[in-house]
Amino acid sequence: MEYIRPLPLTDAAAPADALPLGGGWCRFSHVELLSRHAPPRVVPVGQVPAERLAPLIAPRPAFAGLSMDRPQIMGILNVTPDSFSDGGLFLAPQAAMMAARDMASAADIIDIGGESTRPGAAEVTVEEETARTAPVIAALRAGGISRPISIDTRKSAVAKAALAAGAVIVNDVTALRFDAEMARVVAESGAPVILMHSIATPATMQDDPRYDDVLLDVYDALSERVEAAVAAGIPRARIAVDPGIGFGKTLAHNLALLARLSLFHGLGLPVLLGASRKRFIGTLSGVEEAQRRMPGSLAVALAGVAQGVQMIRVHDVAETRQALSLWQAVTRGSDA
Ligand code: HH2
Repeated sequence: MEYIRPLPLTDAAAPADALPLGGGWCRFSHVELLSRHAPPRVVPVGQVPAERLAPLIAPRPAFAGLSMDRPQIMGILNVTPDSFSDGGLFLAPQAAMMAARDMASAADIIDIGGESTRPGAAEVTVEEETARTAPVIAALRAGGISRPISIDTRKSAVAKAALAAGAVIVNDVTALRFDAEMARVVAESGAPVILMHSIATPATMQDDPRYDDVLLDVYDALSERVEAAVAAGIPRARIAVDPGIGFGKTLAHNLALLARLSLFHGLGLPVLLGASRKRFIGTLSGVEEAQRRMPGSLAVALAGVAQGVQMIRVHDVAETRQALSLWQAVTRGSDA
């Protein structure tokens, strides 16, 4: 089987035969044909059958009411004692409230998590995770914050309580694999879902992860999870995918995925990228402290946007908003 990766163009000008990528801000006039058995080949779009181009071109429907024809920023709010970069900061409801208020002015989505999934993290009980997240979501809603809120959890009971408290998106780093009830809860709730690729559990995921071809393996795994979600009754229009940077991936794996992110548009769904402050940024920049990895995180987020990624999940929301606004203005050549 040949995989088709559009080569995204973001220049103000493009060749006459260039096609829109997912109805968004990138265009493409060439694709890279990838296979497990042959070297990659770049060919013009004219040489690709129309039915294989269709999922790449089709405009994406709005996700949780957010237009997918421009990049959307998801701000991270971890109400945990041990998240790798903001653990302990927002555990008190008052602190979470203040951070969310700040975030709501620049973020398009607020992602709330009550269990760290950093490499080596231990599992939290459903009761504890629910007690950390649902009251904060309810307080944000009561406090007038109307942005879409996503619940970052792999557990159906936590998701259910969060949705009842006012969350509208489920963000599952195991793509509905961890909890057998999760697919049903999401399907019945009508909430959109983010299916992220990961292998094993946070406790063991960095123990020598291996792939035949990381890019194609992650693509196939996500494709399989999308079909499982659809079979469970979740409409395609409510699904987004995420390659899961740092989840069961080495530095080389992360870089192979990031360099060819546009492959994932072939799934015909919005793509989310979460690379903010992750370890590989520290490794490549020589910055040990996660909170000092913002500049590298901005570079990776913008590289994702240049590959047409519709949502970026970040800790430094205001800084990312500024970087994105400037990137958009200078690539368009106008401030419209
Ligand atoms: N990364 C983390 C958690 N949830 N969800 C999606 N969709 N994509 C990601 O890349 C992703 C995610 C890990 O980062 P963080 O929440 O900052 O840390 P921790 O898991 O330690 O709370």
